[in-house]
Amino acid sequence: MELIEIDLKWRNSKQQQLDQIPKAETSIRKVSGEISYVDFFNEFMQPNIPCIFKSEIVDKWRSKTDWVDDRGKPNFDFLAKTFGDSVAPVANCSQQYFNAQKKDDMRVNKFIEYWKKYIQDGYPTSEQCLYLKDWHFSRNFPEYDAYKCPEIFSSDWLNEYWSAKGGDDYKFVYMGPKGSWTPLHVDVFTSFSWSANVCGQKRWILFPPGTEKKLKNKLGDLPNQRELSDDLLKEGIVADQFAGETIFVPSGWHHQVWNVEDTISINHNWLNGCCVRNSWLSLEQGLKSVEKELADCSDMDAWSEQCQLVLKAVAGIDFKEFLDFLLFIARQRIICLDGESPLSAGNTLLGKEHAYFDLSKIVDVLELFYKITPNPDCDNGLQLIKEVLGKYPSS
Ligand SMILES: O=C(O)CCC(=O)C(=O)O
Repeated sequence: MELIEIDLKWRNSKQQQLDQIPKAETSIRKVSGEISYVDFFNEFMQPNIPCIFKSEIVDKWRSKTDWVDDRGKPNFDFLAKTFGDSVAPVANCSQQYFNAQKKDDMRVNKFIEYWKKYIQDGYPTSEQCLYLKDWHFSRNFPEYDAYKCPEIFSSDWLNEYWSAKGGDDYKFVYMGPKGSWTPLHVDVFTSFSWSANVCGQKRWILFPPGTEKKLKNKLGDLPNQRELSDDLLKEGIVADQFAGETIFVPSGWHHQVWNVEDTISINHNWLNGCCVRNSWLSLEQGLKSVEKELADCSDMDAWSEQCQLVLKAVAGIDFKEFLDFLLFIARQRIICLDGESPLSAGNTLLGKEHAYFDLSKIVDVLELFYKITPNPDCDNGLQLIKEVLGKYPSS
């Protein structure tokens, strides 16, 4: 396994926060050829800037060989034969459900049948357009080695924590006909995402943090329609992503996505020291919104606990679990810094400077956490991490 290290630039770099609008980017940067972990870290991940990697990361993947035919189209026979019995979530792009699309479970072979017919019929706009999405492929087919998470995305606290806990993962396959689309949203936990086109083409519109205020209506809802008005479009960056290309979607950037061709993509949501502060600030904001909604019954018993329950239902995590998550990630870094073992991250190992960086970002967030929720676990964690960091001032 390769050992990856970051350089010391991060110690002086200014981090983009959700509460600061980044300097205007007018078009997405496209990166040709290989990019090192350090360059990706310094140029994109830490400053929270989107980009598309043109290098053929996907070319070596088994999914590319097996799932795509000689014409670059989805290999329906293979997909149906190999994964047909599995059940996946399928969205109806023509049917709104709150601020998303109506989703139902469907057998993969049924979806493939639908897709073939939809193509034969010439992609009729009068018919419902279905989109198989958020399919936990790796969890369903652990033995089938469909892809390798690119090294540049390997510092992934989300999947590190949940795979150790034996719970969910944030690794998905998307498959949809030309015309299918995903409405405007920001990613779960204000995480990063990467998405690679195994075949097909997507058009993305990405809105820098802060601009979403201009996108929402008076009720605070985001638009939920396929076409966005010119006024909205001019606030964002439009990016075309072709077959084999991989997009990096930064934290807190709202985005809408259209499949311009029949497309299969693989994506992960992930977060790490570069965006964990954003995740915390959003969760804190989420709690404030819940408290506002439940303000009428604030004199009931255990009101705070009720608010945390609702927060968990809306945001996918509550404060207690978020603290557990941070302390778990911190423990792994402390073990690394104490020299017992390098930090294992997917197919790679992360070096000590990385562990130091991670811990210092966890300290920042724990301090914010402690200010609004003082508790002994948080305090003990903070003291321990500070002690460890004190031992390695310039490792
Ligand atoms: O590909 C899509 O339709 C949506 C993917 C997405 O929103 C993401 O990767 O963050």
